[in-house]
Amino acid sequence: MLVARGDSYFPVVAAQNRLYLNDGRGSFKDGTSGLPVRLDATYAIALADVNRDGRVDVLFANNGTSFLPIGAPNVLLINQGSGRFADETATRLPPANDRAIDAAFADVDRDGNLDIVLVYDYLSADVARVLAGDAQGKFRAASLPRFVLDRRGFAGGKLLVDDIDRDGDPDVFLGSALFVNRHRQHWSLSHPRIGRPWELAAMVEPERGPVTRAVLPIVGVTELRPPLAIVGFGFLRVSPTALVMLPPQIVPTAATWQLAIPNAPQLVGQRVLSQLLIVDGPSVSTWGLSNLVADRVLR
Ligand SMILES: [Ca+2]
Ligand SMILES: [Ca+2]
Ligand SMILES: [Ca+2]
Repeated sequence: MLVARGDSYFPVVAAQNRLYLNDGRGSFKDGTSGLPVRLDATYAIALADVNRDGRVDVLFANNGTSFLPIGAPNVLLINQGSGRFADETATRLPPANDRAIDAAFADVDRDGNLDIVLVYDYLSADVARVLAGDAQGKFRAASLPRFVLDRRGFAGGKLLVDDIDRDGDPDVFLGSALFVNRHRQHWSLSHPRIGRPWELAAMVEPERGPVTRAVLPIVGVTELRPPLAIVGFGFLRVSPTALVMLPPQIVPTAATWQLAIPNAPQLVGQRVLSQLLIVDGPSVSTWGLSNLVADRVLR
């Protein structure tokens, strides 16, 4: 059991985080001597085996103290076994003074390596940031994948990383704001209107190395509730009855295309749905179904 002791109230102070080791009978003994001696204003702790040696490693998401208003480095501790941890921040994390308030490990760009999602306080320029991990468990500042705010809300507070729109990539839920991961994403650029083209878009980033990618748009009018789980592909959410497959779109990274909406007044108010089958290279293992785009036809 790890206890972060950074105080979140003014004045924020740094302290030695504590480690308690379970003796297997439900009692804990103080194992803090297994941690590096350091004073941190740690707001959150994230756990993952970043160097893949079978032992859980530790990230301290640190904020500045009242005496260090510029922030402080986050800390990555590698588990040496027997309750001992080595501070490998200098070789594994990019140098930064952060004002982190929460952190999570997730493979946000789906390259098979764990990444770090950091969330910052209101004094920071960024709401959240991603550090991309490599196979050795070293992390670099990354602009990819692109997270976009899907709807307005208070961004801040507790972090939840999960595939909320069910397109196979982890999204970030922060306070009451949802940031969708555009690693694989489908969205619309306009509302559907009778007699006009409906502009649709996709972004697909390479899963494992550069390959030719295509998306096959699936358009329909009836949503499958609950969605149909297709093993290895995700969730089909457009009903196969009255389903239209459009020609594939080649997606270097992002693509836009148009769907003609007939000039038929009886379509006004009709719900239209679009989903994509993402064909990411020759291996079926990296194919998948996108999130759902749903809207109602306007005049
Ligand atoms: Ca480890
Ligand atoms: Ca990754
Ligand atoms: Ca997602």
